[in-house]
Amino acid sequence: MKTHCPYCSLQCGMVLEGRRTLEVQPWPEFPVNEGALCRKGWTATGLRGHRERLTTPLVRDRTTGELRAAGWDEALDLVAGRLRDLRASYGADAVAVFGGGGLTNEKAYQLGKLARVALGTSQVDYNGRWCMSSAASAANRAFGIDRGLPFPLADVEQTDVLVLVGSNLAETMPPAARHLDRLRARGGHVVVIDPRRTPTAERADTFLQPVPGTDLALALGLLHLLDAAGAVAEEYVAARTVGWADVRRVVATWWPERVERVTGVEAAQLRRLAALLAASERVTILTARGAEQHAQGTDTVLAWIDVALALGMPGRPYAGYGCLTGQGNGQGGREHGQKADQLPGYRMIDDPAARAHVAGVWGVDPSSLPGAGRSAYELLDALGTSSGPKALLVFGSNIVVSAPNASHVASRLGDLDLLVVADLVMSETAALADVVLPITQWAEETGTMTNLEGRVILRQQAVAPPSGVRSDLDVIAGLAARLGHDFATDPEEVFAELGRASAGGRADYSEITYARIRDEHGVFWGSPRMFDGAFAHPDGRARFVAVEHRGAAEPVDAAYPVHLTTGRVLAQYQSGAQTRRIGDLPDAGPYVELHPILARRIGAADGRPVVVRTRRGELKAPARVVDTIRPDTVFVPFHWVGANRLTNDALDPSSGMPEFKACACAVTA
Ligand SMILES: Nc1nc2c(c(=O)[nH]1)N[C@H]1C(S)=C(S)[C@@H](COP(=O)(O)OP(=O)(O)OC[C@H]3O[C@@H](n4cnc5c(=O)[nH]c(N)nc54)[C@H](O)[C@@H]3O)O[C@H]1N2
Ligand SMILES: Nc1nc2c(c(=O)[nH]1)N[C@H]1C(S)=C(S)[C@@H](COP(=O)(O)OP(=O)(O)OC[C@H]3O[C@@H](n4cnc5c(=O)[nH]c(N)nc54)[C@H](O)[C@@H]3O)O[C@H]1N2
Ligand code: SF4
Ligand SMILES: [Mo]
Repeated sequence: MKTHCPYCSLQCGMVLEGRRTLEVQPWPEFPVNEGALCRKGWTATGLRGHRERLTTPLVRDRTTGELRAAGWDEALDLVAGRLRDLRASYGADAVAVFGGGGLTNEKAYQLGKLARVALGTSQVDYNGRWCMSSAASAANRAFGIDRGLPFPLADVEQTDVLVLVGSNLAETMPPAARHLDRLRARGGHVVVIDPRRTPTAERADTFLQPVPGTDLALALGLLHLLDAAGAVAEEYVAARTVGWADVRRVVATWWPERVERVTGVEAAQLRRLAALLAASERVTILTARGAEQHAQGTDTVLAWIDVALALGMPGRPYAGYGCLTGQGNGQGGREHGQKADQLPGYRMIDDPAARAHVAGVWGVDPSSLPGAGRSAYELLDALGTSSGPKALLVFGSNIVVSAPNASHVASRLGDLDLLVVADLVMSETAALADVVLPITQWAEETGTMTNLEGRVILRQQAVAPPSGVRSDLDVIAGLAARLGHDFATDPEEVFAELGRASAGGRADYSEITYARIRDEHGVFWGSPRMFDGAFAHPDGRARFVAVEHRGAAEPVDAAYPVHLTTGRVLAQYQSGAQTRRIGDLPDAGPYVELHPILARRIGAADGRPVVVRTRRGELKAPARVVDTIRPDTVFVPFHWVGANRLTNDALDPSSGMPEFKACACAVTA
């Protein structure tokens, strides 16, 4: 069976062979990964038949406080009954829904519909807020549309200079690293910007190592130098953009020495990079979480888009700006209505025409649809409070590991009247639930995903699920039925409905069918290369947005003198709920990466425990002493419980993105 990996946004094609023991084989014809997979992909079948797989619903016993096995009807009746009661006592917004960017398009769509139609609640959002939301809000402002990559990924091989701002793609999308190698073989130049010299940086021609949270200042410095050198693409700026004059005023004071003081990147290095960009025909700038997961993430992305626009790149072949989305369905998951402010087709929920269209497809009165709800962290922060939701349904996220300021989030979950978690394993979040619903996983069900390029692909069922589990679509329909609504459960039927609901929207899937996806190796929504003729704003022009650098919400000080940043390692995926259970993947963490200079100062040794403290919590874990990190910074991977007890819940005002990538800490041996 031809299908795709269960994990990241590359959605690598693979072939699954065998009936009882399922084996992963390459699918060389699938263009995105050409048969290559990372070790997570090769070992993805490791959760099949795993002894920790959930196979029966569980309900928390009121007297013993323990979870006990229950039948499906008992569990769903109980959930629906309590949701009805809570709604009757406190109103529809007493029930909240939390989804995930790993869910198929069909699931994301049905989850949004469950919230808006069957529950009537505005309180629905998802973990994509923690992923690419800052890049999304920036792209919407600058280009009038949000598609992670507005061009096929392989286009980056044909650019002249590729700038990766806060992406460690050699570890987070390993098969994509071949594009860097091919670009360099062609004579192109790779620039990596990261506080750590990562495996991606090892493949770069230019490496800048800024203080976490200062990418915005770097971009302002580049704009300053480009302007001073007369390297701004005047004709393009005049014909295709608005707003350059405002940006020009702001960057006038960002001379290289000022940038060096803020970022730690030498003025000479910045000058060399500006000269390289000015002299290059085609420049492609890509941001990922390193640049985006900040309280100023949107502004940071806007500043890098300003650089791309000043150089006249977006809309030209093999050049421009893009965001490397992260989760398997990071793109589709934000298009079909599990986001607090959106309806299917990337329609905005406060737009009367959008409401009328979607309500028509759903057969309800437009006025019955709720308005916009809270963004992910604001939603979690409100749980169990007097004005917040009393019940939460979680599909596809392991919140207590992956949310910022996680101890606080766990305490909010503890104040709920009802927590329901649908998962395939007993994640740390499921372990806190009142009701746990065991669901089918990848390879046991069919559905579409939209990869980082906007290519809609089909994950096909290869094997029967274990008895006792149900698909998310069944669970959602089962709850909807108990609340008096008839929802489809067949994925292809749901996809067709999603197509109708999205028709005419910004992300219009109405022309895409399962048959076409099978025939065409995936189908792009919209055009594969988006900004050839015009940008998506009504006047066809892109917006320069003038932004100022403020720095991390929590600056270092005498009590917390070290920068803390967080991120990923190759062998683990996200909260680790899935990959930590796969025996063939090394489970090495958590650990604290620090520089020998810092280690010496605090008396730490490689492999020996250190304690990292922030204003929110502390973590004791072995030190990993490496000379690849800035001496003033430590790094903790977030795949294990702990990193997020430390992180700051300061949010980006326009996207709701938490500042996962920069806060102040103290480190002791
Ligand atoms: N192995 C693996 N691969 C994955 C995932 C996974 O969990 N594991 N998850 C998937 C998902 S959902 C996502 S979102 C993507 C994320 O993919 P990436 O964005 O590549 O991953 P991260 O490790 O979060 O962050 C990238 C880099 O940002 C750097 N960084 C930290 N702070 C800053 C800063 O202030 N500025 C700059 N410029 N860089 C900074 C970190 O040192 C890190 O090397 O990966 C996807 N692929
Ligand atoms: N400190 C720090 N924290 C971070 C980040 C960081 O860089 N640093 N990155 C953030 C980012 S970019 C992301 S994307 C988030 C991700 O964080 P999470 O939302 O926790 O992501 P996952 O671990 O993928 O959680 C998915 C859960 O759903 C289950 N699951 C998988 N597939 C399905 C399905 O089809 N249906 C259902 N019902 N369940 C399913 C899995 O077993 C798992 O328990 O973490 C964020 N947190
Ligand atoms: S790069 Fe991403 S999609 Fe490809 S095999 Fe690895 S985890 Fe799976
Ligand atoms: Mo992500």
